[in-house]
Amino acid sequence: MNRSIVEQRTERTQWFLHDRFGMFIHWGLYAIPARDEWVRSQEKMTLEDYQVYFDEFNPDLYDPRAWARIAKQAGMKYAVMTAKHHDGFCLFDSQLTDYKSTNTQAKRDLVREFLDAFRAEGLKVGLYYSLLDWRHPDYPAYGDLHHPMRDNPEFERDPATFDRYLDYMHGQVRELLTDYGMLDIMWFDFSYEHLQGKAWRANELMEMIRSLQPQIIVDNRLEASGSIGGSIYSNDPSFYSGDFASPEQIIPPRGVVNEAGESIPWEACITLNNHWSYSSSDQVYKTARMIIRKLVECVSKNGNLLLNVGPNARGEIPDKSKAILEEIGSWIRRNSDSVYGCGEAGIEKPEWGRYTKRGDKLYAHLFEENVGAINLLGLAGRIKKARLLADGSEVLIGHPWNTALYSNDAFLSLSRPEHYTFPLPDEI
Ligand code: FHN
Repeated sequence: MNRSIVEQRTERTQWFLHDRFGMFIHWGLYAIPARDEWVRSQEKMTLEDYQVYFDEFNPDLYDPRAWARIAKQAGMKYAVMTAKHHDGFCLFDSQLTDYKSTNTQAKRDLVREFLDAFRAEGLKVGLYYSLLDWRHPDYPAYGDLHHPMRDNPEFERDPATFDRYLDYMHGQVRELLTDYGMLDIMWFDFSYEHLQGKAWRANELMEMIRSLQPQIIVDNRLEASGSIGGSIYSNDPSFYSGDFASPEQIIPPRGVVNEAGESIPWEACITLNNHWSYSSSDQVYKTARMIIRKLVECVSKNGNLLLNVGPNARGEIPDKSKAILEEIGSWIRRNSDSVYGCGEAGIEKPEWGRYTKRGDKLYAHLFEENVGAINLLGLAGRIKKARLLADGSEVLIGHPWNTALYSNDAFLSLSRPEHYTFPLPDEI
């Protein structure tokens, strides 16, 4: 076990494990076609076909301070925005390419404005950076947008050409870590079986990252998902294995542990509808209640939730997303004690919901609508007192519950994940 890597990871991720809830932002030229951030690949657009979006891009309503207030009000403590996605378009003023937001009609460094605005609202900030680049002439997919590594495992990268791409990629990461102040998260995306780790010159990249911004935490996508040897899941993680695991669109059944069964930092990234970027047709949004339960589930398994929004081409977060985030915020304002700084309770999951725990306080999250008398799983007699977080009212423990709690109405009101605070006696 490489204790120093694990010990440094533990130290770096303290704030991350406390904050639990962040905003993911997928934004770029693909907001104009408004179908999917993979639209260029999916519809096999040529560089010329896609150029029209660069020529048009001018998010006149972009107000990152308003975005930051939306995130803060929703109870989010950090935010990660795309600095460059697979299409190669840079939302920052890179000196290594002309394919950037400062060269569009907007003439704005969208990343710098994002970072300034979210820091001003007190949120921690991170940048998503795609390791793939469909526009760069030295990247294997240049021209053919399919997965060259997957479709053609025999694909032989021309070392000289690919190294030129890696110099570009490393150079842009250096720009982001040098010219934009202190960042809290570097969110790389993503590796293939044939294109991971050494193929990215990952050790060299991580050396640079750790020397420029030693406090920054990095996700685990410099390695292919599911890889074990030397990965963040192994007992001997590599130098580039990252600081947190990044399950996508799922919450792992038992959270994320390494080979030794030790909990490791992890963050589930999940969309509000079914698209990462703005989709004018996808109106199938998860409800606030569903998201709250996903957040509680992540925390109950020692994980974080990174909830995604896809702003439109004019720079606005969709109204539906805003409404859901507002409802989540009103819940969190009353129940934040059961989320921030909390983690798994070490008690068997009750059939009516989930537990989270912080220090000697146990939080019961009631999800079921029609539960019988809530038997606190034999905890009665071992719990000194209970309070409903939402209104501070006393919950009688060990006595016949006051009748109000037996009626469905009470449970209905309780079934929104309300909480009890159980100061736990020592023996638990
Ligand atoms: O291909 C990307 C996708 O567009 C999106 O950015 C997600 C978010 O984590 N990551 C990749 C798919 O795994």
